[in-house]
Amino acid sequence: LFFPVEMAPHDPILGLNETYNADLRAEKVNLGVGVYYDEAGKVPLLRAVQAAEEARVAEHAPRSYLPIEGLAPYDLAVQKLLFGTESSIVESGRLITAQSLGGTGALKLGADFLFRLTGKKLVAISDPSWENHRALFEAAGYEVVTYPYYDAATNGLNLNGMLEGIEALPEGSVVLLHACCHNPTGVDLGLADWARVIDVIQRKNHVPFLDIAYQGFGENLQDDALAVRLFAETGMPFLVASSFSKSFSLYGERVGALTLVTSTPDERDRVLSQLKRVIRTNYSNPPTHGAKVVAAVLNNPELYAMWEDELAEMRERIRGMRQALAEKLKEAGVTQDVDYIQRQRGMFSYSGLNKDQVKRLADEFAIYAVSSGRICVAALNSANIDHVAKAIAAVMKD
Ligand code: PLP
Ligand code: TYF
Repeated sequence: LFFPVEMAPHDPILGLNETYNADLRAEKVNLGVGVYYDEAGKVPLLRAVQAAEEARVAEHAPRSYLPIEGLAPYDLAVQKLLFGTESSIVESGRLITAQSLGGTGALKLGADFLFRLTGKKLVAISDPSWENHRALFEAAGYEVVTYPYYDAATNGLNLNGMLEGIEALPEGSVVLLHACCHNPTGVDLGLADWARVIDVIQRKNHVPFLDIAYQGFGENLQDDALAVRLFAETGMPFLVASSFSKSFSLYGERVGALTLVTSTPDERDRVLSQLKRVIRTNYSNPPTHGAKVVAAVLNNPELYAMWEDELAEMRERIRGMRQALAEKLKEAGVTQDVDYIQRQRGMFSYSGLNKDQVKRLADEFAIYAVSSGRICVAALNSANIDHVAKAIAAVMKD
């Protein structure tokens, strides 16, 4: 039976963890996977999360099944976080939010739903994008194409390329967009850029699918939801995949949500009934713990304020590391422009390092980065940054 099964390739990002773990050098640094580490190099347990967990344990609550679409107070809180507490769309009867197994689970539910129930077969993702986007949509049956996004010459956005690429797609294509803190480039759209992208998408009847995995890591919770709110203003149908893995530092609890914006309450009911079927035939219903904790934080003003402060702390620490890295690279004699490191947003910097340079970082300096040259700035701290800056400078100079 299993004889013909061939070895699958490693995940280009998660596979790095295994190599890193097997490295015995004391100075090793893992800049591969997109995980936020604190100044002590640890994945933090947020104080707001800890408080919510303690209250939950003290309750000794029974553990029945959740509804298929998840915990209602969680789903509603996700909508308020995306669209804003004042938004009329939350009360419109047109929204569906289903708790999902992380952001990945939300993408998969959305992909399956559109494929099975609306006959969508083509999705366009940014060039470059999170590696799992292509893999996930291909596994769901789609043809995956790309639209231009990153401009290597300016380390910025190739807006005209992006607009032309989206324009050239067949009418009614699914267009996957990073709402903020683009993974892997850290390059985001501004208000005027979004307006132009939205205009093309509307004219071409495309289906926007927004991926928001880093809300709060760019500017703040409100500004990072700009794209979601601009799409909401158009009145057009769209989908949003939320992840709280990073913003709550709850990676292993798999907390995410799929939100679908439909056109009418009647349409909403029909769509929800089918979405529930997609969920039921995948995993029946979602797990309790992560959603209970996130809902407790989002729905309690004190815990929410505490969380917002902790999110700001994470964001500011990453900014500090960006500035320090750019400065230390210059000190170490790098003459190329490195100021883009400070312009990029979120956890990553697209460093411009090529495959060979990334390999040298691992071989000679025990520093692990993604072969695309993406480094996770959120893994830098004052204990490892000198080693990292010197090593990057060394491979850049030769
Ligand atoms: N989308 C993007 C752009 C991501 O970087 C990630 C990272 O993990 C995800 C989705 C998936 O999030 P999760 O870990 O919650 O599945
Ligand atoms: O891009 C990253 O590093 C994160 C974590 O298959 C991740 O989004 C990476 C690969 C993967 C799942 C999660």
